[in-house]
Amino acid sequence: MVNTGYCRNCENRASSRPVKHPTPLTPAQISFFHEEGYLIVPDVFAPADLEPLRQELHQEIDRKARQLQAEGKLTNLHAELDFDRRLAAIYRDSKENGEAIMRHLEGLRGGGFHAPQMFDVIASPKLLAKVSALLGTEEIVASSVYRIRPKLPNIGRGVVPWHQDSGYFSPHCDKSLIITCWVPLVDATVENGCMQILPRTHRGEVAMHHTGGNAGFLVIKDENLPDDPRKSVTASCRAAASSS
Ligand SMILES: O=C(O)CCC(=O)C(=O)O
Repeated sequence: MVNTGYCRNCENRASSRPVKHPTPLTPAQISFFHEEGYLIVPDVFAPADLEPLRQELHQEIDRKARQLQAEGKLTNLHAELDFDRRLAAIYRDSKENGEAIMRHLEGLRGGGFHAPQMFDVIASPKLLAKVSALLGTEEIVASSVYRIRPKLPNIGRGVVPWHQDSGYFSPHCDKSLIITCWVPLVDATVENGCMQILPRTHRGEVAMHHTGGNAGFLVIKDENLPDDPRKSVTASCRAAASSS
């Protein structure tokens, strides 16, 4: 999963470059985004575009699994399985090993896995062209921040509580249009953990966020949610789609 942000005043901006590869969204998609606060775009990437990143992540899973095996903690590498299934199978055998691999990929603050293949997805002209269409400008300030969110059943970090990304940003960013992109590397379904979105909540103030969410996440308490969570949209999407 990949985040790219736009914030005129953000301290951690990494690069600014004109996007000269427009694959515009339709006017209907652009107005949907501004009205609803999100947009699911099914055709941002071709499957082949994401394959290098999937393969590199798979190799990292393999490296960590072999290390655990050498330490005598893991017996079955499940090397016959592909990227979509391998981590889940290792986790099914042993929660500890699954968590160890997940923590290895995520790193302490989300930057555990870093590879050129990740940068290629974050900085993909196809993705940036869509973001550019939403921002209405060809000049994008792109943050280097990304998060990998493997979803394993009943594992703390896989369940991200209600939050707005702005809850993590400095207040001086609140009035800037900041776009986060969520890119599924496998089909994301209700069963395996897709996003839930509360539409139109971008129109109000940033909600009160508290520390103490599971796995160290910030959380909006039920009483501070800007709308009834039963109105949330379940954003299941195929691999290679992107929701912003
Ligand atoms: O993938 C998820 O569960 C949540 C992603 C997200 O909202 C985030 O990383 O800020």
